[in-house]
Amino acid sequence: MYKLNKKDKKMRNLEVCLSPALVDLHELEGKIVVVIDILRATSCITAGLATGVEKIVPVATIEETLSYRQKGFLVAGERNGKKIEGFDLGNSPFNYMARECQGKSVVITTTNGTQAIKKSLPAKEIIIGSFLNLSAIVKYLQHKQEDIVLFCAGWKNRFNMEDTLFAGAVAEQLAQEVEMNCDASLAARQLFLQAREDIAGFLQNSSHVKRLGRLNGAEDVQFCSKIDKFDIVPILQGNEIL
Ligand code: 3SL
Repeated sequence: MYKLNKKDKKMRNLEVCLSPALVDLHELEGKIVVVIDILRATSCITAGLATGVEKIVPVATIEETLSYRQKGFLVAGERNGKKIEGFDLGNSPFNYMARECQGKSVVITTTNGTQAIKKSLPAKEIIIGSFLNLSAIVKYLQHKQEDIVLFCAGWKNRFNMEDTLFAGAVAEQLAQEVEMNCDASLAARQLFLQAREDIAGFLQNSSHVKRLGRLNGAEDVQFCSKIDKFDIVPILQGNEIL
């Protein structure tokens, strides 16, 4: 006789992709991918949709972004942290929460975040994660059956601290329910455990926080470090995030 015990239950796998440069090493097909760009693309998308933006279309290039203007979209985005000349919005979450965005469709291109979304397209499902909606993301993943890839957008293919911390926060909350066979998820989790009491403080010396500091983005950093401000899970459906 064989008695099935709890440990025999096949657990889902959770992996962390620490940079877009590594994404080809991860199998995305059939999996749920959480795209993470804490500073600031995925925080902006979450804040915008939670406060009244109707939909957000992520695109890779400035030219494609501009082509949406004639369809009545607000045109948003940045390169190297700076608002693109002639665009309606930059890449501060406060831009997306402004009254002018209520009920509007927004098209967005960013240096890393929207590129990571595009690289995630082979996945079964793509959702948008940030500290602002951490618990909503965790709850959503708990109700799914698929393996999970937490995809850190990083900065120009380099590792970054803030996206890794968020991946670690999700890994920590799902630790009892998933297998973590990749060392990146173990490392991210350990990093988050060190940072959890003061996320913004922990990020103080990180490269993008310094970069944003030079671009008057300190308030954005504080805001994007807030946990569970919103209770939504933005999901890519076709080419729209809703
Ligand atoms: O690269 C991105 O997607 C942006 O979020 C970077 S920035 O914070 O707007 O500079």
